[in-house]
Amino acid sequence: MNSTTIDRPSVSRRTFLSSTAAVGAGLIAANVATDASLSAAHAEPLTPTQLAALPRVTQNLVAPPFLPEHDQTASGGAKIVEVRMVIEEKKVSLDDEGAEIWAFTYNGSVPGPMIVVHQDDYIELTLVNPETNVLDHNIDFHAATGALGGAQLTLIAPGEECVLRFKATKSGVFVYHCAPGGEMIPYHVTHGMNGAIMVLPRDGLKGKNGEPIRYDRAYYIGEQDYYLPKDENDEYVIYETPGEDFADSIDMMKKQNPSHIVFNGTVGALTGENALKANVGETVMIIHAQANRDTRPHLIGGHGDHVWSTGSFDDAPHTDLETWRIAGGAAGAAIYTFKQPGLYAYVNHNLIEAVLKGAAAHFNVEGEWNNDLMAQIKEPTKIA
Ligand SMILES: [Cu+2]
Repeated sequence: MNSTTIDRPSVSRRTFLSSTAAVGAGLIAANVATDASLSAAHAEPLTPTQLAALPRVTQNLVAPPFLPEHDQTASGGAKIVEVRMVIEEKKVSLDDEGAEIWAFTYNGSVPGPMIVVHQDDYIELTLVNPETNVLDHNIDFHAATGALGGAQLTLIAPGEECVLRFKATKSGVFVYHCAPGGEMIPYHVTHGMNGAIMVLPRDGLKGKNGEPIRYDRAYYIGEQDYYLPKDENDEYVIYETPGEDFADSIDMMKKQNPSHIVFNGTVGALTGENALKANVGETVMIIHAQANRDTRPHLIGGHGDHVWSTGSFDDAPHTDLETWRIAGGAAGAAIYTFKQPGLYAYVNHNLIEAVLKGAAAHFNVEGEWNNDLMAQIKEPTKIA
């Protein structure tokens, strides 16, 4: 490994916790009034008795790029969907050039696991911060209403757990992320602590003319920007414990120049051997989340047949796109039916970010070549 360890002033856990609590409380106080004033606009809430009578299901979360088992259309009425996330602070190697980070993760992956429900379902999350962790964490669901997306009600120290229930009132794909207050917010988000939830319309996805859309496969890509400090020899600094890079990372983040922009946690997580798979004729949904920074997905050699670029399934999808935009702090979804076999690169089409910083995935597609769509009329040969 070509990296070095250098001495850094350590930031004690006590400093972390006290700054977090103070800034978090300030943020929260400013927002409570706004949330309360909006609540009257919503539909009649269920009574505690009605809520207690709702059917409960447990959703077993899986690591990206996969989605948990789910139905594309809802059967029956609203449910309470129970999910569990254990926060794991873990060292992750980002590339083969010695870059590593103490990542903050939900269930051990960057991005955190995808949750899938239907509109009007309730998500009941048990969030666990094991004693072995160093930092306080919480969760802000962009799909939720009130209390800073739940962040206000879920801030837990190592050794604590909590349970949050929220109603999925809006259909679409949405980011969730850790938001423990102040500088801790971008620090945790840029250390991998973000993920996405998909809230499907109860009667399933629809095209711009109202036609039903179904997918044969779905993949979930979380784009992650990292800001790794380097030492005076231009080598990545190695830290011994989670949180030790706090001050250096804040300095790096202020420069707005990510050291890495990757899909699913590390350079190469979805390329080569790890390529995503599909067959010709299959309709594939690609969900793309970016909790911090604008991005612009593009499928090289394919298209976005239907694209919910803003993430809202309430809006009709755009059709037949080459490249689409996903705002930082949002997720988007695209549907494509593969028509040719072979290798496709799915990239952030700022190609500097794709090629030099890591924001690229591969699809390996099997099936019959369609000569009508494309043919090589003459192989590369010397000019006659
Ligand atoms: Cu966190």
